[in-house]
Amino acid sequence: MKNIVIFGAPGSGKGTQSDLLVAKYGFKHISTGDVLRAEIKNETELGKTAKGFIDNGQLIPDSLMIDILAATYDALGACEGVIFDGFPRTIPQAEALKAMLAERGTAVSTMLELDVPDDMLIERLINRGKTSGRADDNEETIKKRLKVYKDQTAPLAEWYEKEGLRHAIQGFGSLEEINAKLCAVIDAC
Ligand code: B4P
Repeated sequence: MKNIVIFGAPGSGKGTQSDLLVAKYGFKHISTGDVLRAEIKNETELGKTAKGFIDNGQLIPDSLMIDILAATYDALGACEGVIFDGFPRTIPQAEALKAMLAERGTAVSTMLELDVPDDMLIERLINRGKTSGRADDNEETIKKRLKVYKDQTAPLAEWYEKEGLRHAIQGFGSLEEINAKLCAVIDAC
């Protein structure tokens, strides 16, 4: 069974590429952003807490995210592989994922990093905001999210490098070109 972490800044194409990988390999997909947005839509207690953080461009606290991730993973059942999209986003989350998978007799197979320059990220997210209806896809919040990414999430690249799992890929160009590079790494791992 493969456990694939797809990593990158907001708007780097994690969700877009995850969908293509699910279609090709039949893997299951955990998008922590989608999980949180569903909770917000259903107006659950978790959703109410998450909304304040997301609308403000901040990360949801690790203690909460780690429990959500474990519950979501355990609900998946048997499968060929899982794509973790948007998790981990901090070093404590990466350590928790490693421990959680070890407890279940498995491990992260590879980390796929999508590298995209900031100006492209901002343009993509402003464009997505025109149709997504997402309260966090506006220029002010996008800039906050990029700062949060640089401060709290980007250091994880080095963490995965030390684990020998990091594969950095150019995240701009056609969707097919990017996807082909991701598939080459997955097929080799
Ligand atoms: P997420 O839902 O994970 O979303 P994202 O990072 O904004 O976007 P993604 O990288 O998936 O981009 P997409 O494919 O859509 O997070 C939202 C929020 O949830 C976070 O800010 C945080 O508050 C919270 N959260 C989530 N996980 C958390 C965690 N683990 N811990 C704490 N908080 C957490 O692509 C973006 C746009 O670019 C799309 O419009 C797409 O069409 C376009 N695009 C994609 N690839 C392209 C390409 N090659 N060329 C041109 N355009 C492209």
